Amino acid sequence: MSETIQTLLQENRTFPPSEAFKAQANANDAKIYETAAADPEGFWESWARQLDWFEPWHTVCDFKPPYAQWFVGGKINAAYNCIDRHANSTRSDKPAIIWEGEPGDSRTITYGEMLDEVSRLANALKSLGVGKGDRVSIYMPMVPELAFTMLACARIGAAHSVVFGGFSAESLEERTNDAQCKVIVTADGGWRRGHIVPLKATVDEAMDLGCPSVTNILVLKRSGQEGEITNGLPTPKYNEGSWVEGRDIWWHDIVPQQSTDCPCESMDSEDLLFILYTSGSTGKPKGITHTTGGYLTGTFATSKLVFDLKDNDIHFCTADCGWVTGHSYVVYGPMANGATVLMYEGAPDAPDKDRFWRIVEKHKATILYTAPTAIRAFMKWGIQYPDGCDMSSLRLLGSVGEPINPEAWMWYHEVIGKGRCPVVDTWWQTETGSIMISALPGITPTKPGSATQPFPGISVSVYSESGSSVEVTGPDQLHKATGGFLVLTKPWPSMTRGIFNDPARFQKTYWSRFENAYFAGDGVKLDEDGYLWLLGRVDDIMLVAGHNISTMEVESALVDHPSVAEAAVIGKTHEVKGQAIAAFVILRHGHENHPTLVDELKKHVAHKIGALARPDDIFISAELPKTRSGKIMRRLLRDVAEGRALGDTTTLADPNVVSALKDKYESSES
Ligand code: 6R9
Repeated sequence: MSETIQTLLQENRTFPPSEAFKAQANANDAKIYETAAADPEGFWESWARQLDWFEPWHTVCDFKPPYAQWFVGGKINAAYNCIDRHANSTRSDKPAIIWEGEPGDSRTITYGEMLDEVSRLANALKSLGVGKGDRVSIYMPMVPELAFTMLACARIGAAHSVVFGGFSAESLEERTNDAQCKVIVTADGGWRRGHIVPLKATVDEAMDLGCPSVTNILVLKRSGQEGEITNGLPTPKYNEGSWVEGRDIWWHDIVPQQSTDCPCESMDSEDLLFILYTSGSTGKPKGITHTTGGYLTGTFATSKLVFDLKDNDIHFCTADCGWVTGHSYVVYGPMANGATVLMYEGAPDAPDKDRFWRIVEKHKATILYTAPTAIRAFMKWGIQYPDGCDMSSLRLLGSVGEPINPEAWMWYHEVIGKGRCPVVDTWWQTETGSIMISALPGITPTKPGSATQPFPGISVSVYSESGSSVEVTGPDQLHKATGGFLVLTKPWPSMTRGIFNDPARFQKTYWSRFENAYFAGDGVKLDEDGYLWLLGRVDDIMLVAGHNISTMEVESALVDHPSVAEAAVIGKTHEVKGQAIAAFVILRHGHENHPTLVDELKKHVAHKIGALARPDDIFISAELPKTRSGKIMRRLLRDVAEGRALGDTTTLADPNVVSALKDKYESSES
């Protein structure tokens, strides 16, 4: 990757923090980087000390690659830190969760109320035989009870495995069996785009496929029966599933009558807090494990510094708790800080494309954390939607999940943030547990499209093919622009403790490419200011006539054109060049395809990057194949462009998108 074209990403706009933001920021002194780099363990220890521990640790970090232990010997409970310590002090009446259902129903739950709810639920789980060391599958819509269930598990020392409610019965079955879960907590259904997602019926299907470890299914009534009026709306037709007496239990039959007294289990810092399965593009999902003390320390610290989280903030993270972002920045990080989180059940375009902005306006959200895929959809829909809402409450914007193209960043900054709000582009993974690379909004001047700097205490290096490295430890260093593999060279508290029951795969996937370093699988470029530019998964990087070109850079050049909302770029086999560039492009609202557009776009890319990056083919499309968490699946686009049968499509949000795309692509070629 050393040959990555040097002209790419010549982004020279910079946005320093405003004086006003800086003055009030939780972190506004750049010395934090030096202090943390000089003594990372001491830095992390200072954060761990801000949590409530039942017993102190004797060793801060014990690292034997690929495994690290943090705060060894310490005893702690995550639910205690996310609820009790706030409920038992001045935050008892402070809203912990402000929730909005898709049909428009809304609830506010204070920390005091949450303590009771979670304690009752924890006692109910105990009555079903769940205890310390057990595992529980959670398959629920984004309702407050989803957060309660995660925290109730944590309270009694059972690990949760949240399975996103859009996953199939097979996915739920596979994950439930791998983790050997005792109980599945679900709901009758959840709302998505005006329809009911039949969760309980899918659990029934998973049970029919065979989940022998499961003894009970606890079912929250969310959607109601067909025709029944809930949330002021009659429930539409959906598959309710069937009821198995003895196995299936309604939440309302056993939870409300439980005692609110349920002491928190004293957990070892290194006890399992949760497993979260990541599908990746191939192979069986990996059960990524996280333990208690380190994970909580990482999410606590990053929430406070990256989001500049304050007591009066309303933190709106739009991720579902089925993804790590929902774990770390809806539940554990903000709640360990005693913050108020805003939680939304449904789709951003239900009932209309201004739903997020209406929610921001209504609940006066101050922080918005969302994904580039959503931002590009908003760009495509047009500014009339956000412009119709008062979003003056917002003071900080965050992005996560994919590289954010500079133009999408600018759109977010200008249209949503009105130029007032710092934008933090945060790079991290399920495996890293918490944010690894991001600006600190009161310190770091941002550049559109760059995730900027490693978080204090995190050691990032850019390795070449051979493993020689460029160290990135602070904002003041000058570096030669270079591209390579993103690796993390020192342990950090929230790092995964491995793949559940598969140590060999853990070693091979992350720790075999380079010695004693964690290889994240992403390509990255370092500019002369020491800023990091994420290039996407290394598997996606193209080799065109002997030059490595990142799909992300060509995509960004396309999105830079006024008519383009979103682009996905792939390398297609080419006799002469090795690979030729093919692009799939979605147009912005109000822009039509016309006979010269494709040529114009090709020229635009050649002009922005260089003739070498000029796409051979550009295909205008209405949609792109994406995973359920919104990441573009370029592997399938390669299949389309090369006329192959489509590979595994099970992780797609909507498999019809790619088959329709394939048909259109093939008919356009003939
Ligand atoms: C948090 C999350 C991890 C992969 C990661 C990378 C991509 C996430 C990014 C980003 C560029 C960012 N990714 N954030 N790429 N810039 N700010 O998304 O976890 O679902 O495990 O995905 O997502 O490729 O390796 P996860």
